[in-house]
Amino acid sequence: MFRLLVLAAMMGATMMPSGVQGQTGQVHASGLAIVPLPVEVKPAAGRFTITSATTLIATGEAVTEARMLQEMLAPAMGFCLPITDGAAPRDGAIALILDAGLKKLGDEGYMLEVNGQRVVLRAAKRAGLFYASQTLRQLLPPAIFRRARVDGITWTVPCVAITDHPRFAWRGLHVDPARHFIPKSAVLRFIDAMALHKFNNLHLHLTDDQGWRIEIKKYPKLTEIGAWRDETLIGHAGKEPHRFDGRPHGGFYTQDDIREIVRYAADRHINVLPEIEMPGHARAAISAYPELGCNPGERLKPWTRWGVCPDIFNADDATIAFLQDVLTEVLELFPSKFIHVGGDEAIKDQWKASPAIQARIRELGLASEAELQSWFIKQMDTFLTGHGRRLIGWDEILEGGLAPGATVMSWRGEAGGIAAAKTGHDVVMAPTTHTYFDYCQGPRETEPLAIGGDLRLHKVYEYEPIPAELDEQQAKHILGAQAQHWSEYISNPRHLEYMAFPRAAALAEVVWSPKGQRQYDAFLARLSSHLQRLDVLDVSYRPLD
Ligand code: TNX
Repeated sequence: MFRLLVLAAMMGATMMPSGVQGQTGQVHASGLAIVPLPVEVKPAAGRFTITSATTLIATGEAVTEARMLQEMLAPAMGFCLPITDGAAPRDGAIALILDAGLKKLGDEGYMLEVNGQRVVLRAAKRAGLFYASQTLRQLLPPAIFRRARVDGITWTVPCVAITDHPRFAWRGLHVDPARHFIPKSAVLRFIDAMALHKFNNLHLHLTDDQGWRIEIKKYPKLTEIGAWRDETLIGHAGKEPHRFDGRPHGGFYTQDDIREIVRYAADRHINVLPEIEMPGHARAAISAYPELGCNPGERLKPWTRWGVCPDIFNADDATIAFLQDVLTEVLELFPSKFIHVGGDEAIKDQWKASPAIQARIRELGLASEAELQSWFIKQMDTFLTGHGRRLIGWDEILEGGLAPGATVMSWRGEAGGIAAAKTGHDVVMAPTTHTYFDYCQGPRETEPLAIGGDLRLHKVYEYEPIPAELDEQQAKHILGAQAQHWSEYISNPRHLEYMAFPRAAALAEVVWSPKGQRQYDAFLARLSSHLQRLDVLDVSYRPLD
């Protein structure tokens, strides 16, 4: 019944009655319910109480993080803790201290100490203070996540000493606004949920066959034409005959929207990784500018169904220049060190059939279509490297030879990632087996329509990003892991949250917490408390079985 209500609300049919979900704030009996699990937690007796007389102490760069903490606490507490300038802890205060002595915990590590008199957050870098603040938030009752004053609560924090730092530098979640557009407000909300779980990379899949979602000033038709499709397939792509809804779908982020998203994420120590797909998944772009395709006489429209579309960019100098112009604007908007150029599922039928492409392959002295794809990606690698950035692509970029500076996102299992790491390339693990959150998380018959698959919570939790085949040196090339939310069947933000949570909480522990300390049962115990926070935040997660 409960589950049906959640599903109904998610599908936009009815709203869930309030009060269905848990409201209380107790911490789980087995300990403090911090997700992801910190490296070391030493609970002590007693509590610190935050009142309107409590102050925040910070100086220099730490003030930015004190302001974030202030903003996080104020709505529910109903008072705004004043910030006083200083670098020394004091009784009755919460001090945020940047301390170069904590370098050993890395750029994201921190210490959090709570005793009956004071709270001290310490880190070598601002990111560490931010994560310490996230942990502090989780030590408070779940009501702290409310957006308006909560009466009748004493805001106490249990005494504890926490030392914490992440296992992996890349802790990512990917979203796909190309298949179903995700409004900016929902992206910002997703970023908030990411921050709560200490994720630090949001991968935005901005272009695909079904839609182009980023304004490019030099080529306005990319969004004028490419951001809108006439209609959308109803039901699963595997079910024929295909039926369509007859309703236009689309949307895009203006450059100012992108700036807002990037800044909002950066304030939460989250990098936004943009993806501009090439040479495949190109139909929306080719619909806008037919000269980019292999049959320039043909008038295409953004695709209205799902699957692998045959439309692929041609390999003319003008097309390479066009895409590099696009990347030039992307580089201005996204400070990300990595820029994603896709590279996946570029079927080569149109290249094989095109005399112009065949002539191009010969002219470039290449042996095959696979080598042309590799050449294509290398043009982007050289361009991005020349601009001080690094190229990342799906594991197909290995075919026909990997570009020298390229990093591989390994999705078709781990083989691509293993091959790349063995040849000294960096890797982000994103295998379908453990990180495809577009897959079902329970029996297909009782889950909302999804692409298929079976990826349950425990399987995500059991994921180990470092393959056994790699030696210690090679393993250093595994930057981390991320989950994918491909959105063919995820048509609205509530459904996105349903697919993301609680699996993202499990992945957060995979990429943050020490491998040896991960225990599924203990995680579930903490998760039951953690879900109370998500209840308050109105995150429409999938209920536990
Ligand atoms: C494969 S993963 C794709 C996407 C689809 C996804 C569906 C990848 C690099 N390409 O275009 O949306 O499968 O699971």
